[in-house]
Amino acid sequence: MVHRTASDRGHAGLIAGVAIVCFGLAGCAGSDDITGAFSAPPAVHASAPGTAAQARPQARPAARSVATATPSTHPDMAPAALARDEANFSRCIAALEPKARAAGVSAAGFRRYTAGLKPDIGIMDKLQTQPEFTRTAGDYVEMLVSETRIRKGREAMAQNAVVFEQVERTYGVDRYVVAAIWGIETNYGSARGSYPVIEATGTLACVGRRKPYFRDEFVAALRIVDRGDIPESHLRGSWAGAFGLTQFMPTAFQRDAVDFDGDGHRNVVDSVADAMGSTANKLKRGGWQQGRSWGYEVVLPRRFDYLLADKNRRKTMREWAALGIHRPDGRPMPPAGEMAYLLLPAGAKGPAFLMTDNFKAILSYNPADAYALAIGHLADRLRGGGPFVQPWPDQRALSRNERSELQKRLASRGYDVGPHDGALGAQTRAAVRDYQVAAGLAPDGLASGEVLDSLRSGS
Ligand SMILES: [Ca+2]
Repeated sequence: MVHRTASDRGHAGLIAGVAIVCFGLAGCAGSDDITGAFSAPPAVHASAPGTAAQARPQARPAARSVATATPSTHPDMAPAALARDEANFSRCIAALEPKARAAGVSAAGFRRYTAGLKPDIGIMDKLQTQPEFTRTAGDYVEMLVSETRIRKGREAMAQNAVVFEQVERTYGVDRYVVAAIWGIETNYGSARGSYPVIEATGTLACVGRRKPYFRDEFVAALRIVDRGDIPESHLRGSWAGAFGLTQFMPTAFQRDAVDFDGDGHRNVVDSVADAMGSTANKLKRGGWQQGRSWGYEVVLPRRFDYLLADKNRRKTMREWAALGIHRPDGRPMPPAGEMAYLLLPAGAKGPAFLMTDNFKAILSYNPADAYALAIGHLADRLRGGGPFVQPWPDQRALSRNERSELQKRLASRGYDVGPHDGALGAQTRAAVRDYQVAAGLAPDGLASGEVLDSLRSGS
C-alpha cells in the first residue's frame, strides 16, 4: 500500500513478539498491536489475499505463529449501532456529496458511482474481529523474502527492464527497492484483493468504528473513477480499500500517483509503469536519497552497550565503527559520514543492522520495522546479494495475553509501563530495558519470552 503515511494506511509489521496486522494486502499494518519497535497508526486490520498478508491467519498460517482474535469493544461496533448505520447508509452516502464535490468529484460522477450503492456488511466482520497474529521479526522476514519471491522478482524485473531503468533515472530511487515493494505488497500483482474499492470504502465511511477516516478514502476513491484514472470495474483491492500493484490507499494515490507511461491516466492497477513510477515517487517524497542503501547488516562486538540500539541515537558510521561494529565477512563499512541508527529486530541475540535515512523512507510507506527490513532485504536479494549472515534466534513471539501479563508483572515491580493493554509501546520498551539492566539481562528492550520467563521466575 503506498499509501499511508505514518498516519494513514495501516500496515504493521513487528518485531519479535509483536503482532502483525495487515491493512492492505501485503504489508501489514500498524495498529494497536504493533507498537513494538515502531510506532504505528491506529489501524484497520485488513485481511485480503496477499503477501504480507500471508502473515494473516486467513491466508497461510505458518510455523511458530499464533493467531487469536479479539472482538472489538468499540460502541460503534455493537450490533444495534451497526444496524442503525446500515439503515442510514443511503442518507450517509448522500450527505457526503458536498465533501466529494469540494474535492473535485463532478455532480454527474457522484450520482453515477453512488447510485444503488449498498454496504458490504461482511466487511464489518473484518473490522469487528481484530486478528492478532504474532510472529517474530525473523519469521516475518524469512516468510516474505522467500526463494520463490526472489526468483519471481528477478523475472518481473527482467520483463520490465526498461520501466525500472526509467523509473530509477526519473526518481533517483533504487529500482530493486521499488520491485521489492511490488513483490511484498501483491506478490508482483498476483494477489491484490477483489473488493470493489468504492463499495468497501463507502461501507467503512458510513458503518462501524472508522467512519471519519474512511470518508476521505471514499471521496478519494470517487475522484479516481470520476477522473477516469482507473475504470471502476478495475478498482478492486483489500477490504480496507488498498488497491493496485503496490496497494495504494485512495488518499495516498491522490498525493503520490503519477502517469508514468504517459497515456493520460494514473492507472496503478493495470500499468506496471504507473505503479512503479508512483511507488518510486512515494519513496522519493518520503526522503529517499539516491545512491544510498537502506541499511547494512552489522556485527556487534562481544561486549556492547545495547542501550545504543535506539532509533533516537543516530551516529555516523565512523562513530559506530569506533565502537567495534563491523560488517560481516570483512565487507567495507559504509561512507564514514553517513548517519545511521542501530536496530536489533530480534534483540541482542539476533542479527544487527545499521539503518540509514533511506530506511525511514521505506517506513514512510509502511511504518513497521519488520516490513521495511523485509523490503530492504528482498531488494538486496533481487540485486544478487545473499541471505543475512547472522541467524535469527529461536524465539517465540508473545501472545497479547502474555504481553499484557508482562506489563502487569513489570508494573507490580514498580516499572512504569503505561496501560496494561498488551500493546508494546515506547514506555513498555523502556521499562523492559530497565528491568533487563536490573536483572542482568542484555538491555535490548525486546519483550521476549526470556524476559517474561525471568519475570515469572523471580519474586
Ligand atoms: Ca498511465
